[in-house]
Amino acid sequence: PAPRTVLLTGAAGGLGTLMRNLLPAYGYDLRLLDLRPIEGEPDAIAADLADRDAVREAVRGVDAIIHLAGISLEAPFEKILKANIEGTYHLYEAAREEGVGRIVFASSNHAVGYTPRPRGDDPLIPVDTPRRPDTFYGLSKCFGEDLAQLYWDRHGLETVSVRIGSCFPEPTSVRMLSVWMSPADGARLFHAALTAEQVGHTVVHGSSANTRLWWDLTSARALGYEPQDDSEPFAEKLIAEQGELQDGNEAHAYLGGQFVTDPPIWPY
Ligand code: NAI
Ligand code: 15L
Repeated sequence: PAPRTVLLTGAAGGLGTLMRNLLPAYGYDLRLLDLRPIEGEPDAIAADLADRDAVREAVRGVDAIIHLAGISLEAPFEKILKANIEGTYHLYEAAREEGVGRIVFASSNHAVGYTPRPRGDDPLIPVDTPRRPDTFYGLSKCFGEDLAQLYWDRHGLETVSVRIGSCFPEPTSVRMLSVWMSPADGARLFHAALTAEQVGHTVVHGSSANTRLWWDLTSARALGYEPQDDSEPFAEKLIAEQGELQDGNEAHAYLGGQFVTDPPIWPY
């Protein structure tokens, strides 16, 4: 049966806020968790992924989990280790112990961020492109994907790892025109990931059907995902403001964009 009760971790964050507004329309009953309290959501669970008892209690009785909680940009290794690596391990252990059948894991393009961006007639980046994390942050997403594979092979716990491009209300850079996932398409993709049958551990690219797409959406579409949006209407304005991507610019050379620069250039 399709999952109904879904734990959304990281529910106070940018993507969590978008998804907790969009996913109930698909019929989900969301249980929210974050480190931070969420305004207007008195039932949200305020817990740190470091707190194993709290995490176990939070997953008890849910049909599936959408795991967004963690550090979402580059940070010192020790912080990434605690929140993204140990935190994700605690969540998987809790899910295994409580018999939760499926997790949708927010992986990232930065797991493969050092992949050169396609130019000209280059093929789209395939979903089985070699791992090339661009940061400790990206490395933690590689860990999460491998953890998901282990828990599928060893424990039969299913995961869809979504290598999200950039999910924001609008694309804000020329690079994002290629990797943007509209919030509405994000909800479509998470819904497909929750309801597709027999996913085992599946890795998919998470973006809209952008005209300037850099990566292949085949495995995402195989889940039943049908993207409806395209960043192209934003292109003219962004290119007028920022110029086209330049050949000699390191921050324009790779899928991961500015994450490859040291230190990363914020904002992107
Ligand atoms: P965000 O930084 O806005 O939200 C992350 C949330 O996780 C925050 O509300 C934070 O309080 C919570 N959190 C952090 N550490 C925690 C812990 N130890 N225990 C409990 N909660 C904790 O990030 P955003 O943009 O909403 O991203 C959500 C997820 O999606 C992250 O895992 C991120 O890596 C991933 N992602 C997001 C992309 C995007 O375009 N927004 C692109 C690729 C991946
Ligand atoms: C990510 O993984 C980050 O969490 C998000 O904030 C954006 O930076 C996104 O990637 C991106 O590559 O644009």
